[in-house]
Amino acid sequence: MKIGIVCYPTYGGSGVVATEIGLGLAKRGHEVHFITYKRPARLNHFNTNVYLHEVSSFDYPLFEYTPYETALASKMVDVVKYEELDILHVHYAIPHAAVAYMAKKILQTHNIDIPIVTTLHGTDITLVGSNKSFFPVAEFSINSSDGVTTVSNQLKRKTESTFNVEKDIRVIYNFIDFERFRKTNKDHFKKAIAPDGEKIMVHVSNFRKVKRVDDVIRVFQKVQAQLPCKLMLIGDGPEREKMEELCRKIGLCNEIRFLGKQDAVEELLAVADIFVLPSQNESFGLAALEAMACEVPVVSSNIGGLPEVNIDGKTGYLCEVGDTDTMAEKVLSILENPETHQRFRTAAFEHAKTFDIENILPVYEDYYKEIIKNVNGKVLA
Ligand code: GMT
Repeated sequence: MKIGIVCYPTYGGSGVVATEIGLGLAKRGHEVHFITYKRPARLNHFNTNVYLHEVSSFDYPLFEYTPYETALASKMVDVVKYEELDILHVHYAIPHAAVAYMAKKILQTHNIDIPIVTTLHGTDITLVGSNKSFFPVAEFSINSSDGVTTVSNQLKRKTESTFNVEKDIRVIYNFIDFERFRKTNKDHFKKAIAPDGEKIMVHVSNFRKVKRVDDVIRVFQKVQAQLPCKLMLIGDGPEREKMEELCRKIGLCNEIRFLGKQDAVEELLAVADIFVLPSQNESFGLAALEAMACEVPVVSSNIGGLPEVNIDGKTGYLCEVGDTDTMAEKVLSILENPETHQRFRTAAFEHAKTFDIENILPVYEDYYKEIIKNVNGKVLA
């Protein structure tokens, strides 16, 4: 199959999922064309089946805002037409699904009917799509896609209750590439972070408000008052400065390490003892799943799709949003007893294995074939 993938090239979330789907499908022999405004972070090796088409920006004195959507639509038209793509898979509804609709309409004037699959990731529905400024376009573009998937059952329900959805939404979970997430033992990292054998708490996110990183720090403050512990904060974003200030205010700068954006997050997760994800909203929680794949139990909020990933009392614990007392209690209950810790570690890993990319990619392949057949009658082997 010749597949076009449109995504945000940024760290975390939808961009990572989109890149890994593309790379996985390329490994399985498909020709994959990424269309983005920058090289996606995880597209860092040459691969014979992978092509990258960057959307060029064009400055003109008249533009206060560069019309990126127009440039993206033109690029989609070009790539579909000249690379003879079978399908376009767009990640994140705003603006990708809307732009795909425009590209599809233009391509129809060239007698090409390109099937469009849209994957909804979470904030494109909960924060952005449901906002008044985007609502009508989000609803229209979901309904105009030929196929729509969500990354959890909860996000499917949320989409259906937010919009007037005329499509049958398919749930296809996010996944783990175990080739990458094979547990690596980086003892020198452990020594650098926790020189006296302290426990290591970790959090990975894009430091947006929705992630409640301040709650991570509050949980850590309570835990480290009882147990020698260090905190690794991985990622970067709008809340980072405020978080640094908070660490200074509570006098824990020496115990908390801000590591910024990291490519090989699995090497850091491998030395961690517990992952904390207290988000206000989380349609899936890929960061939690990645931790679990490294045998790290998760204490998270009980919001959105998190209960589909983190099994309460087994792979970690689910707590009410903002309840940092209970989160700290749960962290301590896991870390204070080595046998309990090992039981949670094993269960986290076992549950993560049910999200193996090797099981998910064939689901996408079958879904693409179904949508292609519905749209233009082509039957692909
Ligand atoms: O919030 C983020 O981390 C980024 C965001 C995105 O779309 O890039 O993540 C969403 O998609 C991820 C991949 O499907 C999910 O694992 C996250 O749960 C989801 N974030 C939210 O719903 C807040």
